[in-house]
Amino acid sequence: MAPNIPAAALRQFIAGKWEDGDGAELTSGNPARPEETVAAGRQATAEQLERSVSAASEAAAAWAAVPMHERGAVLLRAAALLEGSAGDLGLELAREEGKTLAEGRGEVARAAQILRYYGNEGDRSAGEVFSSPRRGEQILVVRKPLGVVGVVTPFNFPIAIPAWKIAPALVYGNTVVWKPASTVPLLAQRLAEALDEAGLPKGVLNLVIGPGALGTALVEHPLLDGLTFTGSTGVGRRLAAAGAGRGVPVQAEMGGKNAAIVLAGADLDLAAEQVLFGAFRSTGQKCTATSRLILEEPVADDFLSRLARRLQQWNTGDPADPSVHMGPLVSSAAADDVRRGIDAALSAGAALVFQGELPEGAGSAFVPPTILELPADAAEAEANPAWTEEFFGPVLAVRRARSAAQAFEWAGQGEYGLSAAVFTQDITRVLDAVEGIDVGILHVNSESAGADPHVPFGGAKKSGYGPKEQGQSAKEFFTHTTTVYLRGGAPA
Ligand code: UN1
Repeated sequence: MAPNIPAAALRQFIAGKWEDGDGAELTSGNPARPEETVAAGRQATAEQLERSVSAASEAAAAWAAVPMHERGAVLLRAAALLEGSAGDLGLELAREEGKTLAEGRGEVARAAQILRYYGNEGDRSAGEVFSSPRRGEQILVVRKPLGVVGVVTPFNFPIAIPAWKIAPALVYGNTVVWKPASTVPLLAQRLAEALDEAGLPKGVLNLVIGPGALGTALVEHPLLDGLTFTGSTGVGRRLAAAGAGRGVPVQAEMGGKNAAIVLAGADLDLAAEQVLFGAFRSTGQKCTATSRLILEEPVADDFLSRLARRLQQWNTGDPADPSVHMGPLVSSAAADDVRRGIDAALSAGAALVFQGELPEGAGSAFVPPTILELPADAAEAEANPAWTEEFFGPVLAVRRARSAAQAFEWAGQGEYGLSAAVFTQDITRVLDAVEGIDVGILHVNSESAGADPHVPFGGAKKSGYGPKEQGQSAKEFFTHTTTVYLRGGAPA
């Protein structure tokens, strides 16, 4: 167990200077140890946001003129800094957010990996060349930054998600005003510190930690040229609407209600391991988490008993303890919401199939891993909140399907379409899943969560709005194109 550590000082980063917030008091706690303050300071005010946007706007033209290789070099230096302190930062992340130490350290390493991927962007293709229907001409498509980009990020990946938005924003030549989730602000500060130390010019990145109203003020700011958001569906849609009203492009990554489908003939041990990871790692607080489990009838009982056996070995507790597999929710309020969701699902006819144990003295931010089986009646099952609502916690809702086709149809129910996982050894069913399940990310024989920096990430249907994130897709949002009709002078 980690000893009590003094609270870190929270600061804002505006126009290249670290300063205190001028707003209300801001503290972040440790959800596993309610008496412990992880970081403390003051919130940013509207005036500090205003100065941040002005600084980003003033820095924009000069930053856009820096060669991409030089912009990338700053990201590569920041990646090395994060890698050098991944142990300490991972512990801070676990203490502040509640995910396990291994996941916290893994997330910091992932942020570094993302910075590296975009740090090398200068070595990749920067545009396209088309042939022209006219003699003596070529047509080039070159890319340019949007300008000042607002970045609004959630609590659940407090360094990886910011890295995968900020790294492409910067390498493609934008300047940034970043408002992270104020519940988990310390890792935001750590990423900004690494980028500052790596040599970002003043005003290119500005960090304002404060209330949600700052996000709204950002999207409504006349100097803002784009906004990228990850978080709840409600907030994402409000920001997208505000952006549309002003003609400002918005990229929003929102909710998911992701299914794992286990078909007859699947490797059930592999499936049980992966479903457990998908549903319960990070305490289920991922937009890609598995929250629906659809079992083909012949393997349903066998699979559920294997999953329950694994869960009996799955320890819930203080995430700073290396033997713990699952920590608390981010806060008691978040845990209350999940408990209310479980109660509502039970009142609507769900049956409790499995509920893990909590350690003695576990505080109110803890909810044990919970598996609910939904009623056999389709209409009842499909009206159950555990089937329709994103609880954002360690809760899995199970249904039994007559066939693979029925399982795929159920997986697609509702407005979300972020990810799905299919467990089968039958190539024909795999191809049916690729064609038939409308999601942004499909896993075959692996858990529904996870993302690699070099490939597109994001949802189908109402899970995502605007271009996909990561890989080369990121440039679809962070740049616009200029089509250049290129002809020489008079022939010699
Ligand atoms: C992952 O599955 O590892 O907010 C990343 C989220 C997603 C990120 C998921 N945007 O949970």
